[in-house]
Amino acid sequence: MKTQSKLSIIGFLQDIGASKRGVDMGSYAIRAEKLVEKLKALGYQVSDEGNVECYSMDEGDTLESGNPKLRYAAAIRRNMLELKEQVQAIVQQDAMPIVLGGDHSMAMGSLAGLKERYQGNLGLLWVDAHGDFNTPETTPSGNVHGMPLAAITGRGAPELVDIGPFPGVREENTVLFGIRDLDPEESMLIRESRVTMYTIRDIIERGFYTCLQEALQVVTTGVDQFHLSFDMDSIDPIFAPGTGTPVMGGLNDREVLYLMERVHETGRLVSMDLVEVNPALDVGNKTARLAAELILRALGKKTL
Ligand code: 5AB
Ligand code: MN
Ligand code: MN
Ligand code: MN
Repeated sequence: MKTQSKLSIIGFLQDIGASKRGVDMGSYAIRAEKLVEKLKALGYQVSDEGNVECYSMDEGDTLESGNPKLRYAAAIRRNMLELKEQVQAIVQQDAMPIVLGGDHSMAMGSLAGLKERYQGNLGLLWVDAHGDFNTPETTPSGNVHGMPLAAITGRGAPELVDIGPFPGVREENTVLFGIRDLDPEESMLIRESRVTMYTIRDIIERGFYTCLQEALQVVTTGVDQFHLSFDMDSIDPIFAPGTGTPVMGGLNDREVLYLMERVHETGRLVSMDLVEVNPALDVGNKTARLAAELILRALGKKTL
């Protein structure tokens, strides 16, 4: 399947998965970099679908789930079902959804929305400093943005797993890339799974290029297309300071820009989340500017 000619942008204004204000404004900051105009200039038919209004931290403690190991669960679930419906409608029209976050729990809504269209035939590339593979049993924070990949692969809280059914994303075709901050039991869960993980340590020892080559192989072998879930905290805080859970020692700007160019060159990208841009923590609009450029590269922007 070739990269679609129609793109649909959605803003997802959710912060409750991170329990931290500001990330709900991420989509505004990315749009402010003229994303839509620049995507049109690449030749795409672009429709900005506006924002999915979300239950957010504005509503205060009333949304708390009462379970400190699964904060805001019911409200997050409702937000996800909204997103799922929107994504479903977009892919039914053969357009590519580009969802701007928003905290990373939104990947559950995105992937749930891809189910009917890509059932059982979808790879997943998850670029992140974190594994996002916690369950209520393993989480140190109770924050759901640390749990979406576990839920998508069928692990953890039924309230989250039920947001699916997820599109039969096979663990054999799922990659974690850029990882450098795992909780101890989360690390065990990942290693017991069939998800392929490239940590920063692997990238140093085996080389960025080799790891990326392999990662793209894994997400495209035996499936026709893949979804990209890109967390801005995969990038070193020097280049992407505007994010809520920064971790030192990350990927640099050149590496992620190149990664996105290679994602485009596969011709198999059908859907994307760009998450965890927090303008309240940003320096100028540096992180949002890089986020917009990453999206453009993933959609084929050429610089040479
Ligand atoms: B992000 C942590 N593992 O579960 C947890 O930004 C951090 O979507 C999760 O990758 C970070 O709270 C979630 C400590
Ligand atoms: Mn994440
Ligand atoms: Mn992260
Ligand atoms: Mn984060």
